[in-house]
Amino acid sequence: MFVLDPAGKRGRFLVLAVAAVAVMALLAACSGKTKAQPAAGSPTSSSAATSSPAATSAPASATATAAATTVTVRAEDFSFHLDKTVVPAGSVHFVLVNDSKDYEHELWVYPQGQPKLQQMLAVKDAGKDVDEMDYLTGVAGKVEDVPPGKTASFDATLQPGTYELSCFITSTIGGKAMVHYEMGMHATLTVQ
Ligand SMILES: [Cu+2]
Repeated sequence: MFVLDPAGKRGRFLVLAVAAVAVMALLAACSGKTKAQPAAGSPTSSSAATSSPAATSAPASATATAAATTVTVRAEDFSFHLDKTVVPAGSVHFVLVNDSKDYEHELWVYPQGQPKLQQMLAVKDAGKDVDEMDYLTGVAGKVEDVPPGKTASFDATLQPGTYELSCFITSTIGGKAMVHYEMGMHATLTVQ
């Protein structure tokens, strides 16, 4: 009966030792993660560079460049559906998914409140082709004429403010030239 007690103690010690190793492994994994994470958040790249030694600062900043905000815009006939409507200022990756079976769609991103927008729409309503760049100012990015079922993307650098996302394709519907914008293909994106 005196044999049972030491065996029990040894068993308990083994359990504790295994648990301690597991905790240390967890801590190591966690600290590894927290070191990598500042690289994903855009504004903290300078603090990441100062806290980590010179050898690791190069891959950390490379990760920060790749980790831009992505806004996915699904186009239907005739509306946009955004996966987010508020994003932080900086580099934004726009993905346009054309869910239509019949129509090309496109995506323009520019600051809201364009003085010549209505003028441009009037010219398009008259069935004339225009260069949108002649009417819009501060265009941050665009992808034009994306075929039905296709996906296209571009990167834009956005300052804080309100942006409009628009499709300016003109389709002849019921014998009349219709600009998709006027049928509802525009949305608002807030940049903070
Ligand atoms: Cu469209």
